[in-house]
Amino acid sequence: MLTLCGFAASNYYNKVKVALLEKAIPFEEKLVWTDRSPALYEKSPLGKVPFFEIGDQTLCESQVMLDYVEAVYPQNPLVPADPLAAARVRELIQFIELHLELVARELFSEAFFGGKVSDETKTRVQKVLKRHAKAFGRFARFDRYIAGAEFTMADCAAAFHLPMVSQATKAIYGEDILADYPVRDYVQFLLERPAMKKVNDERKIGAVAMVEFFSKK
Ligand SMILES: N[C@@H](CCC(=O)N[C@@H](CS)C(=O)NCC(=O)O)C(=O)O
Repeated sequence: MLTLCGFAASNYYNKVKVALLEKAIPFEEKLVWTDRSPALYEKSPLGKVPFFEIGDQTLCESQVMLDYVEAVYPQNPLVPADPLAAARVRELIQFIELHLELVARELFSEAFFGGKVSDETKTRVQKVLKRHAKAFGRFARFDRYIAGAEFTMADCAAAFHLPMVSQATKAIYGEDILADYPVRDYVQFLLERPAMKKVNDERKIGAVAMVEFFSKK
């Protein structure tokens, strides 16, 4: 049995959780906060979530986790059978995570958690995000699903990452860096799927729990 560790407000956690639900794979959830405890670093060397517990082993990095799941449980595939089409799906995920989410993440402390980001960081991040948002159009299809006509693991990632990028840039710059893309309609469309709806509903509850947990720290 797979145990998915992390918390429900995390976009990376939700990427993996929705993939497991879409594939109809049995799994357990274990609440793990990014509390910088020795116990956490023991299981996740950078103190990040999500990670899997698989017997007495752990596995980190959401994309590695999804690829492991895909290899072990081929049912309800989340990548096309054609290797190049499958690589395109992973290319899109990597673009979103490395070149949009990870860049925008520098804004999250002020956008979502009451922190402060320096003006220098804001200017640098905005410049990079503008360039990357333009390039995103070369990868994203939004042809019903983000990688084309079929639901894939790219939707599991995009559904939870893109709104964070939009909301963070709106909060910091007063404009959504992804405004040229139909992110809102796309996410609404995805939320018609029971697995997406469940994860998103639990995300909202998880966001309240996260604020409570970290406000006590
Ligand atoms: N590349 C990692 C990113 C995971 C990540 O950044 N998770 C956040 C929560 S959404 C985290 O653990 N942050 C705590 C920290 O960086 O200390 C993955 O794909 O799993």
